[in-house]
Amino acid sequence: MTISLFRSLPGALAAAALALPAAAANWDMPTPYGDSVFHTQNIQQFAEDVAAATDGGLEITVHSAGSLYAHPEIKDSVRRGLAPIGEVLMSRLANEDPIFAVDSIPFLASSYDEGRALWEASRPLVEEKLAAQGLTLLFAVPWPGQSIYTQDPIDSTEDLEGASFRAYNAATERLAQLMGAVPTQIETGDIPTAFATGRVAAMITSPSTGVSSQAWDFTSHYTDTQAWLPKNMVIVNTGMFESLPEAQQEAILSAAGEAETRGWDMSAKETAEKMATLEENGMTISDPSETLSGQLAEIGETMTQEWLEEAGDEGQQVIEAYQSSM
Ligand code: PCA
Repeated sequence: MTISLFRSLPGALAAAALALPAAAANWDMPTPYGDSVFHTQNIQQFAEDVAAATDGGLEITVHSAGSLYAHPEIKDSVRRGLAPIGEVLMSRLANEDPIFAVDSIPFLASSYDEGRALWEASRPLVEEKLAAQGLTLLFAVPWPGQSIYTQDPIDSTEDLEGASFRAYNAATERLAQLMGAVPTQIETGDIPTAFATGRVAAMITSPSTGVSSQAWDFTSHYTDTQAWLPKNMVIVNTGMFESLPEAQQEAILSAAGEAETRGWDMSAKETAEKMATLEENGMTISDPSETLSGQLAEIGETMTQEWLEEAGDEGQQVIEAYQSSM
């Protein structure tokens, strides 16, 4: 009697353990941008959706504004599994492979329709390059169009000659050089100080970043070039993703699909809304002059050629797929 009870005990314990819910996992998620930025808000919603779909089995804690890892460290922290999941500006990985910078070439794809078509044409290759590093792409969302912020009105690139120009990736550095300006890499959180201390005098970024950095405090002119739509992407460590129960993996993929659709909609809506905020705060909004438009179009051509040279056959195929889809 006693013996048989003992014998069945391990089995009974195992059965009890199976009946208990699995211990909840908590994933830290480093992101580069602040809480007021729509990308961060979209990711918060994504995290809430994952928590809801897994009944709290997988909690994702978003660490915004580079508070867990600074922007330049986020990708490697996810690759090494220090953080299971994170967000980065895709074009910040241009030094690893030119495909990551395809969305930062002026006027190659500057509307949301073009941006979407370019993303469809380039996504398989982006996924493949990430997969080779043990990373899985979950979703990508564009910033609104990139426009120029200056203290004085600008009529041509000559007005920017010699100016210290804030850059956020290799493409904005190259653009600055081609305009005759002098690029300096600055994270979004440091923009106000960089202008206040005279480290930079001009920048090109979205109305969203213009508003989140309160550009009216240090510039007065917004020239509406909307030259390209650079994307943020959310990546996950593939090994850590695959170690999750199947149902949680599915919850993540489904929430990611929704986050991508929602994010693109939020981005498109932001453009006019945030331009209005810039104006309400006293900034002068104007269209680029014909001279400036022509000069920037030419720079766009140059940068497309340079990109194609660097990206070779793969790049050629992406551009052809993109152009034939338009
Ligand atoms: N904001 C980010 C990237 C592009 C954008 O619109 C920045 O300025 O760094």
